[in-house]
Amino acid sequence: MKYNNNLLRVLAITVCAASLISSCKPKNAGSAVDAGAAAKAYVPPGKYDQFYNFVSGGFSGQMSVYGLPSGRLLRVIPVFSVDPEKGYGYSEESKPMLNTSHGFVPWDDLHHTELSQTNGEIDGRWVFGNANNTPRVARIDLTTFRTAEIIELPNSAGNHSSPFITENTEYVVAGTRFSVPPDNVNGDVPINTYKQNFKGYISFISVGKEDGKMDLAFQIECPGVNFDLSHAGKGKSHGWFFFSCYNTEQANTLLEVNASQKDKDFIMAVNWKKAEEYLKAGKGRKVAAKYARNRYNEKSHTATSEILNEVTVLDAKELKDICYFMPCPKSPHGCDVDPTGEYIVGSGKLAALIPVFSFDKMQKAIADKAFEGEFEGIPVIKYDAALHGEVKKPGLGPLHTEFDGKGFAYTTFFVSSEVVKWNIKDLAVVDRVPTYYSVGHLCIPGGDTKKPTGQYLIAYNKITKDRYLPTGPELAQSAQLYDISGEKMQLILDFPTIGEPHYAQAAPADLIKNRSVKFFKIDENTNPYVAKGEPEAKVVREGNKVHVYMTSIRSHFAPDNIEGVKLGDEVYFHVTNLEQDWDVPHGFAVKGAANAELLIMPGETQTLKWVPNRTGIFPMYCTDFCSALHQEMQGYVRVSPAGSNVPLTFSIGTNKPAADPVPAAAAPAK
Ligand code: K7E
Ligand code: CUA
Repeated sequence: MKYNNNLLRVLAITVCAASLISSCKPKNAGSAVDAGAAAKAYVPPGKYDQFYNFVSGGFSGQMSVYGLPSGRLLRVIPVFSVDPEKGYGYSEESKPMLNTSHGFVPWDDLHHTELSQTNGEIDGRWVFGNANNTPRVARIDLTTFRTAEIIELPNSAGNHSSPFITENTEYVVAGTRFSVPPDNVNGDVPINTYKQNFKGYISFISVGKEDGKMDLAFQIECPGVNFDLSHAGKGKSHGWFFFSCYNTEQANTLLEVNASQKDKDFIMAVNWKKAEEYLKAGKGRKVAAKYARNRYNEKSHTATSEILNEVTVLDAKELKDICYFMPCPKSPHGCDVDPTGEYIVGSGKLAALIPVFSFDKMQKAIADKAFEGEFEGIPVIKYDAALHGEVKKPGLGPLHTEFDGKGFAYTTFFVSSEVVKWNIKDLAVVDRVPTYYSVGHLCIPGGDTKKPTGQYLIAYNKITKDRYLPTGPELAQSAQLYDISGEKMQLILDFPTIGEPHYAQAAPADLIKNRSVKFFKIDENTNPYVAKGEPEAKVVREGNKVHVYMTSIRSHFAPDNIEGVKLGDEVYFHVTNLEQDWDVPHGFAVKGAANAELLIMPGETQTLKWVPNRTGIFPMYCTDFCSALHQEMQGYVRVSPAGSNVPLTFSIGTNKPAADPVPAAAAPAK
């Protein structure tokens, strides 16, 4: 998220002047790391890291994977943005992954990563990510580290409080940040009719127990506000979901002022078990909608996209006992639930305290009807009735909280650039460390589950002035690793990140590494254009489409000489990598292609579309240094004029007789 600097400066100065904290920026940046710290992050060459860290890429639209504690970048997984490095969004097989009801969308903004859970613990099967801009949720398969599925969300805009999951991955939940008129009504209304016409939708996406396949199970229609973040209940609060809401002023312009009017906005508590009951009882109404669901098949190595037309909606206003509001000071952002499921932490961006709600007290308040009234037809629980207590004077600009499983919470403070450790029970601040600078999210491996591993904490910072060598106007965003195994947090490492990191999660390496796919079995390849061996390589013309069934193996393509392509043709290079060996991809590129390369994994088929725009000879080559004779892994395509009678031929290793009179200019000198 980006903040308005002036507003924050004013806020910072005001609160600092009130002497909550003597300085808003950490001093002694250089001396914050003691000599022994580096050894804690040192992973010797040849040794594996202890954790995989899945970090959102923000405006890059991708997810990156780091090893912890080393901070080594292991992989960038393309999710919502095209990635020419891997051909994602460029190959014919992967293009459908980025299809939406708006057509092909090549970019998005990924803020939150969420690992699948079983019994409230990370199970290492999938990691989910959200697309903020064109609302979608992606599921990444952690056996392949590839995006397996993307589902679009209707009735939504700015899918920010997403993709948070329930403790057995029953649902991935997503709340709209921008309320908008629902899709099935005429949305062509004056913007200043927000209060009458704009609604907030919460989506519940079911996840297949075995295969992970996603379906939009139902949506709940809520009042028009901004839903910012969320987390599932766990343990005793399993069955509930909690969302932070701001702009309960329902402003539609200059939100930095107009959505900061009220002393308290809300945390919305959603009883999704109850919602399921209503659904079973037929209380949902089916409404027309249009949203895409895209799935990648790892046998055909091909994505398919379907457009779905209906969603079931429950109305929170009518079904009085599925949603409740708890007042929460000053535009809450983070909404985090402790490992026991009892405490719900709301982080008001403009608040000078952190309210901590009690699930038990909330339940009692609901039973006793301890309401202070209603907001847009939803009961508002009395603040004190649900409150466990407040963390007093914790810092400035609280954003996000994670837990160590030892009774402590750790909250990030954007304005005062620090992580603050506090005791969940007595709410006393016990430690604070500076970050460099303006920290957003943080991650403790397992920190939002029932079983955090309270060893490391990573802070994801927005600003890195003076931390790294300058790189022009934009500086790398940065992660910082802290050892939290002792009483005091200790900074041990800085490392730059891809894009802008928001939320991140981490999983013990052992949960994932042994299940990692090493190559795809060529026998199981069902791509319609596969060539399972060089004898199957061929070139086939269908009208103006030329299909090249090509194979690649160290160190040649078959065929590697192709003639008879003509201007006006669309050429499809279907390249099958015949290798059956770990980590031997081949690349494929052809001169002049208005496209990307292909990077083809062993056993896989991928297709590059090429429309030549001139006649001549076009080299193609392998882009991945695969072997000693990688530089020999090349070929040529001849492109002739539209009316040419050069026959379609293809070959490897043999020179066919010249198929037409050799033009004088190119005739060999005798
Ligand atoms: Cu705080 Cu988009 Cu989760 Cu950024 S959000 S920091
Ligand atoms: Cu194949 Cu280089």
